[in-house]
Amino acid sequence: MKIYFAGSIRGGRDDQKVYVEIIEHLKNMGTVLTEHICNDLAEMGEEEKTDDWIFNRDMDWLNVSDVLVAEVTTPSLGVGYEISKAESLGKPVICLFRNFGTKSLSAMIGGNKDLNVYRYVDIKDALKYLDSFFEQLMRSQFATASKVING
Ligand code: 6K6
Repeated sequence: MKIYFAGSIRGGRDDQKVYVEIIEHLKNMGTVLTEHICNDLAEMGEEEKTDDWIFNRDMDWLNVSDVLVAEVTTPSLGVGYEISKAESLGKPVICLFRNFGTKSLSAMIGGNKDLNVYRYVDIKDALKYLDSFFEQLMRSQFATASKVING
């Protein structure tokens, strides 16, 4: 399972610690292609890369990923773009929004029934939601694969 995790970078880094928890959890379920999002990007040399290079690398990863998991509490143009792109590529999308009262989720995300939007207060609930979503996803991938093999 190749997982594309999306989280705000230039939109603001307030939720970096939450990204760490989600990514650590996702690593039990597959390969997180964008693990660097929870790290200090300056330390990883990400800031020296050109926007062109970053865009092309991230779009290549999105193309090969099986699922997009986005943490959408901190609004980010890049994350919004990635959600829309994943949706048009037919990838399953999960959007996690931390409901703590001061921020409200864009209607373009919250109002889209094709995105699996989960509002949480406690991060543990978000991780449990991911567990059940991935279990279902793997079951349906297994069913599709056996249909192809067995006809
Ligand atoms: C470091 C500091 C400033 O810029 C950087 C390097 N930039 C990026 N590195 C890796 N992925 C990026 C970068 N900028 C955007 N992305 C992608 O868009 C990631 O996959 C994120 O999910 C999303 C964040 O978009 P913004 O608009 O919040 O930056």
